[in-house]
Amino acid sequence: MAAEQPIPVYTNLTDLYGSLGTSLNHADKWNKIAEEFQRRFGQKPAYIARAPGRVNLIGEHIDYCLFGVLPAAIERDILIAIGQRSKIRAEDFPGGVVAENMQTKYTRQIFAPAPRRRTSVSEQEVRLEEWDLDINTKELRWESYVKAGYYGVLINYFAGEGDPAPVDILVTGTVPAGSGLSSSAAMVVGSTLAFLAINGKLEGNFTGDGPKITKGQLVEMAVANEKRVGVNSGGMDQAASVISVPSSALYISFFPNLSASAVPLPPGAVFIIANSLVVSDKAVTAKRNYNLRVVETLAAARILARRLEVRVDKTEKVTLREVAGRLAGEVEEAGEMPLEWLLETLKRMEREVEGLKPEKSSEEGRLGVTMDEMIKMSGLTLDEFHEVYMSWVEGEIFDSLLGTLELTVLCVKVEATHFQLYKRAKHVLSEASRVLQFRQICLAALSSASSMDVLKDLGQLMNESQISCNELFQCSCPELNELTEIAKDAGAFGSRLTGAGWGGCTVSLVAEDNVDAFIKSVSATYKPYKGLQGEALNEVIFATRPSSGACGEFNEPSDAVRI
Ligand code: NG1
Repeated sequence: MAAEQPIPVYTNLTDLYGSLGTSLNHADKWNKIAEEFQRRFGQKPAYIARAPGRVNLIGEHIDYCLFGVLPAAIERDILIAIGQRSKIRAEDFPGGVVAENMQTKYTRQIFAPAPRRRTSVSEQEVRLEEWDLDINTKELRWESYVKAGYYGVLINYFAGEGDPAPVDILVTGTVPAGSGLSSSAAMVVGSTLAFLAINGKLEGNFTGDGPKITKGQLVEMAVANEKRVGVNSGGMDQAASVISVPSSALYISFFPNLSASAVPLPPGAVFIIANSLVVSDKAVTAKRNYNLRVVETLAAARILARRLEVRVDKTEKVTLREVAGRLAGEVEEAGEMPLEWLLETLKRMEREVEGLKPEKSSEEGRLGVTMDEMIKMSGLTLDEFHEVYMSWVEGEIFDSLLGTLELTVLCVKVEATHFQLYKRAKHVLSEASRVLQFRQICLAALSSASSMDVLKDLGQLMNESQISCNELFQCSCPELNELTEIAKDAGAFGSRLTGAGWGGCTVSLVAEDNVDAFIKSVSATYKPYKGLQGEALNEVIFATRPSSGACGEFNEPSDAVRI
């Protein structure tokens, strides 16, 4: 199974990027980072970690509900070169980091982890429980993603034994930030991998002779690490960045376990990414957007379960996928239930979402329910609801001026007057079945001659997804709507936002022989692209070929970098 394989050591760029032509475009970047590292830090990097961004072909905002999604890694990636600091002894700067970025707007950062709390287990044994890396979740800072990756390595591998190596780091990347292509996940995956490698932990245990860390383990660490930057994300991006294979999309399911399988794309299908140039800062808008959606889908799951008479413990934060499993009598040990069965269960749940509408819909709430209504519908008492959904809450502030409820969820906040349970659940359930249909069409196309009909069917599902994201999940924006319309007018079979939305990129399905004409037409019509040419245009609209997932290159034997 893909998730059980070890992290590949990169041997040649052609295997990595899927074709010789594509790899030539990237060779320069690999050479430059090594040369620049040597120039800045006086030695070659010991390891270069590579983690790609991803485009989500279909399946938006359903990963944290534990439904399967269909992303693909893109060629654009983050490289992190790392080496032990040459002129300093580990004991003088334990675990200290000098981090630089080849993009000049990101300035040099120096930081060192400090043990936060020591718990005396006995007189002789002192156990280190946590590390303090001072991750700033209030504003977007590039080094937060480096720290987040590092933090996971510290708590997993340095809880009491040894000190991490002091290191120099140099980062470069071609994944545009805040554009729905998962630059953040690529940064966190790359950073986690770089710190594992430099500390000799890719082999699995402290002495370095244990089983190798698997792709699945790296995904789990990266998901936990990214939460430390303040976003309560699902696992799609990290899984796509780590597990992808060239020329295929990846069907990733999260329930009963994380599993991933390659879905070869039909020949002749090209996916084109176009950046709306609206930057969406997910961390900054989280309390009204991303994190609020997570809370709404969780509350909707409990209420739907109650209506469908599915058993949910009072203390459980059940997801919509888990409700589907219980409704269908799925046996978790047997893996994901068969496709037809899951599709049927989704339909059954979709019929029940009507019950998530308020008894009386107010103009202001537009089908949303108030906090009091939501608690009543959940069947829990106020205390029980607080216990389950706010046990991750540190404080609660009712802002009477704005009339909004603000819940501080760990370092994550949500803010709303009305909770849109009906719309969110309707989107999630229909999107989950669109993913399954999309995958089926691709797999069926393998055994039949590819035809325009296949592309039309896939495009249709993408268009339905865009409508649902816009109207029900409300994660689109005027520019994304405009860009998807322009794409369809330019001949795309389907076009939709990709990633979290509220800005960022669209992905359009275009026939191979129409790629140039398509790009020309979109760039002439979408106003923010006016005047862009050559490399500048290629930065904002480009065809993508699915690449392979995260890997690394050792410049010296790994023993040399162990401390
Ligand atoms: P991006 O586009 O990277 O912000 C986010 C989440 C995904 C998924 C999508 C919506 C993170 C790191 N990623 O993606 O897990 O929920 O939104 O489908 O938060």
